[in-house]
Amino acid sequence: MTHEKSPAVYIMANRHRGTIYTGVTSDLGGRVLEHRDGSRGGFTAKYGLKALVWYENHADMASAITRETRIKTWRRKWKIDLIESINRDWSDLSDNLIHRPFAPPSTSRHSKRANSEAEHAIRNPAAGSPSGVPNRSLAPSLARRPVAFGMTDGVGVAEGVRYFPQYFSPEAQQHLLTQLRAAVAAAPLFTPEMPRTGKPFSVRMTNLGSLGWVSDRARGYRYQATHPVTGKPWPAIPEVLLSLWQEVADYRHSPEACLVNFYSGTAKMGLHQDRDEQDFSAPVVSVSLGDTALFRIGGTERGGKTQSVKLASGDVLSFGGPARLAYHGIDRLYPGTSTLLKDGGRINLTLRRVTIPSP
Ligand code: MD3
Ligand code: FE
Repeated sequence: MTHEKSPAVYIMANRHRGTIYTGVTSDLGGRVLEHRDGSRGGFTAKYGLKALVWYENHADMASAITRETRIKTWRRKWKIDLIESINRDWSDLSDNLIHRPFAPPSTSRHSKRANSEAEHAIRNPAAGSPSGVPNRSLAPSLARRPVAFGMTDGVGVAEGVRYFPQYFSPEAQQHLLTQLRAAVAAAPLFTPEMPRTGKPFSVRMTNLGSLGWVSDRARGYRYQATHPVTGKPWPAIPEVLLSLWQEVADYRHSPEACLVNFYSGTAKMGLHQDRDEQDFSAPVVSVSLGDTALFRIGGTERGGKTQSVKLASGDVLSFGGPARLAYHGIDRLYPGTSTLLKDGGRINLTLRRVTIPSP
């Protein structure tokens, strides 16, 4: 069992949706072995909780204990949601203790999959072209005309949406993923919580840029310059994403934040507006990677009509003008629709301007 010795919060279980126990340790590998052989005694030995079903590494013991204490106050349903956000079938994660939500660097087996991917693997209905779109580079030109949707007045979906199906080639997606892996190693995924209730999001996330979006029970939604667990500044936004912004955003200042959302097979995001930024005159630019998702967008009022669009790996959308404040969310994933991420799931990136630029 390989792992770094860092403080960790963890959950043990006896079976799928069975009895669970939340604990904290400075040596997860050692601790799990004690639970497995029963030598630690107590609750986990009594009820045979031998499977490590969820864990999270922390920069220091104080933050791990804070997190453990908070999780222990949660109702069981929220804990189940937390576990299933990364481990839908409650498998034992202890043989895989370096927690890599993203695919690891290619082994020969994986690179074989990655190579065949260009031919057939990203099963993207929007891509359409069986021969593949020729010669899309890492910095693709916008020769392809954006396909706008929701422009009809009758549908009542906000104007200002520009859709660029397959903006990123499979090679460019792989390149982006490599950069994201490095960023996530420096700024690990965390689980945001709803303000006031503390209910965990099913999506886990991190950020890139000078500002990152975070949320917890005590302080609610906000942007801040540092990671909530490590306390370090967020990694820089990769060049390829800054170029994307320049090409599609139609806005002369740089983005300040890139939210990185990670969806497991069961994760979703309810309909919401994004209003935590000060500057709504800048668009939000989004990139989808991995499994196809069902995205829903409505108007600027809750309860209005909505329109659904499947977003596949490599798709880009820009939301400006009235669409900037449209309600939107992710209803579901279609597992197995992309081979980009070894264990499936989806990553969504959103580039945003947060503060109002000084002219
Ligand atoms: C329309 N993310 O991070 S991306 C979010 O797929 C978020 O992870 C979804 O909603 C995801 O807040 C949807 C598309 C998107 C993102 C932000 C928007 C559409 C938007 C902001 C305003 C309007
Ligand atoms: Fe959003």
